[in-house]
Amino acid sequence: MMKPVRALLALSITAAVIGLGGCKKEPTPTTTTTGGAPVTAPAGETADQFIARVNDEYRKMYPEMSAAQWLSSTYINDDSQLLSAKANERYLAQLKSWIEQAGRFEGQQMSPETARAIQLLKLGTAMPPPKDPAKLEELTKIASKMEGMYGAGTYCKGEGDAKQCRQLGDLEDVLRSSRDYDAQLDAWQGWHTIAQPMRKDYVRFVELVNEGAHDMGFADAGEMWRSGYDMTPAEIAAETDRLWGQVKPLYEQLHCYAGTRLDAKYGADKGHVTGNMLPAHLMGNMWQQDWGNLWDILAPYPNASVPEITTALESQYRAAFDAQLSKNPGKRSPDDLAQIEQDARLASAKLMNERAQDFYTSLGMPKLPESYWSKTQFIKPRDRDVVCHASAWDMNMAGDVRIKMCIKPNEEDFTVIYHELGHVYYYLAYNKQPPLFQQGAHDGFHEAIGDTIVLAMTPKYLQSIGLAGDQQVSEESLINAQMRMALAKVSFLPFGLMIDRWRWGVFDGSIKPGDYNKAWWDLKAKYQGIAPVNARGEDFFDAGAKYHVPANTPYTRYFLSHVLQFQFYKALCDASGFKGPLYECSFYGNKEAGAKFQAMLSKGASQPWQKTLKELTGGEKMDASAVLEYFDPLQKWLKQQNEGKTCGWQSTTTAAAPAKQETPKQG
Ligand code: X8Z
Ligand code: ZN
Repeated sequence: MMKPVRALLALSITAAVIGLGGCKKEPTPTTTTTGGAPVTAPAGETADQFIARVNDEYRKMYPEMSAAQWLSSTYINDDSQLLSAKANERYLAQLKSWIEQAGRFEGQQMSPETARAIQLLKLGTAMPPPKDPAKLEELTKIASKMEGMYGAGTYCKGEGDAKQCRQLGDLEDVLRSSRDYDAQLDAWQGWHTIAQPMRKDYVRFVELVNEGAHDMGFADAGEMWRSGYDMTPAEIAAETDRLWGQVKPLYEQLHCYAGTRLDAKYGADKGHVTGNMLPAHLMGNMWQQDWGNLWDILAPYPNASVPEITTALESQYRAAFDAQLSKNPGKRSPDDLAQIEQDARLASAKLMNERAQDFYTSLGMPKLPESYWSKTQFIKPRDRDVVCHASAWDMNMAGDVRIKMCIKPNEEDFTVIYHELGHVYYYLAYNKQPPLFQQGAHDGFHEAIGDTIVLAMTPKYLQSIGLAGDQQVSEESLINAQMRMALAKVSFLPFGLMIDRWRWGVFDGSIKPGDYNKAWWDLKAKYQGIAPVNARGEDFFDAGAKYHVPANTPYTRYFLSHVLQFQFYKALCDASGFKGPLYECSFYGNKEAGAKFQAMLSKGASQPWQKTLKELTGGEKMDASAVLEYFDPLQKWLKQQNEGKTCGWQSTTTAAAPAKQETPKQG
């Protein structure tokens, strides 16, 4: 995820200082008390001097914050949670003090850089701290607790010797691989039980961050989140609607096709839920945000070639396992075997990482530092709970970069590594900027870097690195390749939008605590056309079963990223001199494309994102036409497949952003 202001905050920790824009501030004293430590602004300090001092103080306090966060994410227990909550509290108190001090300069002349830095500082956190120190302490405790509950979440069933306990990774395996209707339902429902106890905490959390946002001059925390885009909160909300309008017809075609195949697999009574919606537990993914695991059901042409790499990754893992076994011959206890398996997992995860690094270095970017390899958490440890949700960390703004994952040898995790390295290369590139500019141009940029590389992982590229077999050149194999990409990228789009539609409503009060779950499923229905097969009343807190809700990571960034990454990809293809249909382009090994990418990364948040986008793509608006250009062959094919079918779905929405009732229509 992100950086100082980000890494800790946005990422796992939750309090990220994201650069947002334009907020009102009350006049404030120049001396305040932060967590017991008085902080005094020197008399006569200019705005430029103030920002230089903040950057300096920030750089100094940052490593301790990230260390506390790292520990609590990679070793979940009460002690690490206490330390991370305290560190976060100190940071937020300091941030509050800086923002108060910045009030002195309102209306004064200052350099554009300093004005921008103050703006970024003021809008910096995803978890705005209330002024009252007792409430701040309460807030950071709840935040650490909720993230810990998510990370340690375990679903148990059965009694005595028959008791079986599973965590998220095991339950995801069921959705990925089992096609047993009831086993999938059990895994899906089981995971959602872990969020039920979070509900009360989340209600309080919302009250506290809203109070903090209010203290900072915002109507609520959602408005603060929407203020980070160098445009007004209303404008960015309207932008997301506009972009969704561009891609919605493509999603509807994919939805319709998937429904037909699910009916064929499970029977018409089970392949759909009332209103022509798709059943939440059958989409191969806990949150239905990526349908790539349903390849066995959705493959357009099972007999044509496909850029499928899980098989190769699994055999790489088995080879690593055999190698470890032969290193440890003789009699082995179950514990020895478990350790051998663990060593093999680690070896294969590192190989996957090396492969990802190779793409970046082929563009002229540096090799990852030695400490990356020794300090990264590649796989799930055997002896403790950790937050498995993947993240990328800049520990000190000076080269100690890491990722934290629980890598398995499959395609999904392989692409997540490329995603995380996008964050890491962004960190390394903008480390030369002052700390307040060490952020993405906006948060969607940060999320789009690695995914841009994933788009360049064409069937030919995968074949060239030995992860995919021979790729035919045929209409069938093109549609197969497009479908694989669409199942990851197109299915994500409405999900990327609905999470913050829910949170914006929760923060602005239009979704009341008594309607949390209803509003969640109303929005899932409206945007994704997905529904649960059994009633999900207010005993549940299904939003809490998605990492970014308990971790308080804003989510609009991922929606924007799924549009921007196609714009970046097209621009880098152009820079590499590629001529031909967009979907065939890979800029692997192309130094011109690499230099252009690197130039953008090194700018960080030092200028409005529109300028940064223009330098890379020539345009200064986010625009989904590159998504549509990329998927043009698939969209045509889907329309043919759906001809005569009843497409679309019916959802009646009573949530924050009311939808027009949609009626089924012909595809
Ligand atoms: O959270 C992530 C990354 C870390 S920034 C693994 N993603 C979103 C998610 O998993 O929900 C990447 C795509 C969407
Ligand atoms: Zn990310």
